[in-house]
Formats: sequence, C-alpha cells, structure tokens
Amino acid sequence: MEDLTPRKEDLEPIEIASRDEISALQLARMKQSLAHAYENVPHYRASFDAAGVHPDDLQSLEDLAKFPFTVKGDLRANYPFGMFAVPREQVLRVHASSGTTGQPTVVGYTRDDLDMWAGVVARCLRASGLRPGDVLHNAYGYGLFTGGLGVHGGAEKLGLTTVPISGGMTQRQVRLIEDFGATGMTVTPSYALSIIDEYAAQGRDPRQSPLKVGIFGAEPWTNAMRLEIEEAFDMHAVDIYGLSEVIGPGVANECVETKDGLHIWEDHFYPEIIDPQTGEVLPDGEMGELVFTSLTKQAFPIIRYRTRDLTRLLPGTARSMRRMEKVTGRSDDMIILRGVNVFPTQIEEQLMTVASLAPHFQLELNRVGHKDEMRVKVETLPDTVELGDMAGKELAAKVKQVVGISVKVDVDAPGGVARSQGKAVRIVDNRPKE
Ligand code: DLL
Repeated sequence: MEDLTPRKEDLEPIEIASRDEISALQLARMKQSLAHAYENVPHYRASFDAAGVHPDDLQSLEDLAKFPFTVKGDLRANYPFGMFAVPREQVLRVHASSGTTGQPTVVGYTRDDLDMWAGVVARCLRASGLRPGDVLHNAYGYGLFTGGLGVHGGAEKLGLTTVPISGGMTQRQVRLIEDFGATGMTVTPSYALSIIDEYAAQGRDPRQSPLKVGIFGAEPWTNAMRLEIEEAFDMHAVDIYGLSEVIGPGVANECVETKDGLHIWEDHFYPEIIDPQTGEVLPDGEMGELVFTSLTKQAFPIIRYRTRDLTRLLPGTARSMRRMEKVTGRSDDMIILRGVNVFPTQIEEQLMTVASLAPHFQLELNRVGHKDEMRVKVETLPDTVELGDMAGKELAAKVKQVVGISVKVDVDAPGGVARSQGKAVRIVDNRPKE
C-alpha cells in the first residue's frame, strides 16, 4: 500500500499545537458556548437553573462537570426547532435522524456552522491521506442523514473531485469507481462489503481498482474488519466518527500513518468519558460513555451530550489532539444474554477468523421457553459452500470460548444474509416486548 502520510506543512497549526495552547483555546470557547446556549435556548436556561449553575461558574475545563447532561429525549421534547440558538432565518440547513425509533431529532446549521463542518471534514479527509486533486467516491447517503452532504462539503473544501453517488445501485458503484478513477471512497464498512461482492459478481478484481484509501464510519466496525477490507482492495482503511447532534461526520478521524484510534478535533468538540451509571467523569484511559460539548457551533450548540457510544480517551500521537479508541458499540446495542454483556462487534471479530465464512452477519434474538437465545446468521463464500457445517461449528466454538456465550449459528448460502446499503442492521430482536 502506498504511503499516504500528509506533509506536515499541509496540517493546520492547531492540529500539532501544544496541549497548553489547545486547552487555552478550549476554555475560551467553552465559556462562549455555554453562555450562547444559556442565553438563547430556553431548554439550557431551564436545565442550568435547575442544576444551580451559571455559565460564569466555568473557570476551568474541569468545571464543565458541574453542568447538566443533554440527552436525546431533550431534543425530542423540543422538536422540531426548539434547541436552535439563532432565529430560524439564519439556519441554512437542517438534517434529521430517520425517526424509526421515535420522533426524529432535528439539527441545524448557520453559514458559519457549515463552514466549520466542511473544515473539520476536510481535516479528516487529509488525515486519511487524500490531497487536492484526488477523486472521492462518496457513497454515504445524501439527504436528511448527515453522512452524504457532510462529507461532500469537506471534500470540496479540500479540493477533491467529488462524486456524490450516495448509497444504493451497487452495480453502478463499481462501474463509477473504475471509470472515474476514484482514489478515495467514503462509505459504511458494511456497504463496502457489498461493493466487494459486486466486484466479484462482475468478474473484476478490487485489488486492481484505483482506490488508495477507504474512510469508513457511521457504524461500529473492528480492526479485524479493517484487515479484511484492506486486503480485498489493497488499500488503506481508516475510521471516521461523528453524530448528527454534534455536527455529523467529522468529529474524529484516524490518521492513515498510525491507524491507532481516532483523533478528536478538540478545538471544536470537547470530549468527556463518564460512567454511564453514575454520570461521574472518568480519567483518560478508562472505558465509559462518550459525552460531547460543542465549542463553536452557532445554530445548535450542544452541551454535555450523552452519545451512548462506549470508548476511552487516549493521548495524541500523530496529532496533539486526544484520540478515542474505536467505538466498541453503543449502550443501546448491548445485548445481555443470560447475564453476559455482548456487542455485535465481538461476534464480528470471531467471524473474521473463520476463513470459509463471508464477513456478512446478523444476530437474531429469540425467546425460547423462558430463555433467550441468539442465532448468528452467516453465509459461506461461493467456493466454500460444502464447508458450511464445519464453519458454523467453528464459529460457535470460538464465540463460546472467547465471548463466553452459547449461540446457534445458521450458515446460509452466499447472498443469504441481508445486505446493507448504509448502516447495517446487526440485531433483529424477536423477543416479546416486556
Ligand atoms: O452516522 C454521522 C457519520 C456519517 C459518521 C458518516 C461517520 C460517517 P448519526 O446518523 O447521527 O450520524 O449516527 C451517529 O453512529 O453515535 C455512533 O453510534 C455511530 N457511529 C458513527 N460513526 C461511527 C464509527 C452519523 N466510526 C452514531 N464507529 C454514533 C462506530 C459510529 N460507530
């Protein structure tokens, strides 16, 4: 694989500033952001007042712990525009969650917000090894989802030839990567697997594609999956993280030269890790729930937002800004099976070690009598169909040994597992609702 390390002189000075400089900037911006939220969003005024805190109480970064958390329910309660801190006329763009699990949550951006967003996404793409003149195949969905348009703005800002293909029509994805000479690809890791399948279906070798790097996010994926994708395409695979409530894609990104976790762009998004049970702030290095405070957003400032994503904070390496470890999963996706906590990524890790199984999977939860059972739906590769039974047993044994739970493995023929065109649905829960 080609060395794609960006040149030092192409980085923004703040990316390699000293920790003291970064902290000083954070403190100044945090004061402004708290005041902006308090003065302009009734929800924040009420929640700060109820907690007996005022923006003036923030004298150090640690003082942030005195302020109340914000949760998804707060956004729903203020649907659609109640969390906006500027008059609606100054909001140039809204995005929203799909609302499949309840009322959609709406976020908004002023012109300055869109500029800042493009700036942090450009930083991500540069950290991934792309440079002006590269061709980016952007297969994140365009629309209310922040993935497509969010990456798009940053790609244009960096000076990439941007192909706004969006998700779906997988045959055409392969054709345009090849015809347009895409050197970078932005897509969910699960959809990247569908694109790899389509290469095979067309009798093409993805290793011969023009791609040099893929930038994968919007859902959890493992280092084992990274190796699988890097091998399939003979390209780098790096992780991009973000969430609509904080901005969209572009909150954090891995550096292609280290691939050791995601540098958080801390000059705009201040991270904390808390104990999800007690809400107490944990020291760097400890695993817990990631919480973000926006430092520069105008339309939709967000204070101590509980992401429900589980990870830990680590010191900077390729950049001075701190890293977050690859997200293991969301607390919402944690399955408790007969007392053992399991994340889909733990099953993914084991699946990747079974050579005759394809990397696609889905977990099905059923209630059998009084017990819960988990079925792991997988499929063989086209040339390993006759090894299916053995492979299923191998996977069940590995899950038992490493994850510590007994599962049933259903091995299907190639194409048997539902494919994703965006975020994969990993868990199908058939258990009766309590
Ligand atoms: O998924 C934004 C995004 C688009 C990020 C494209 C990266 C690339 P939401 O739809 O609001 O926004 O979903 C946010 O997705 O809280 C995580 O649970 C999950 N997520 C996002 N990136 C990653 C990642 C976009 N790299 C939610 N690893 C977040 C693991 C991720 N989970």
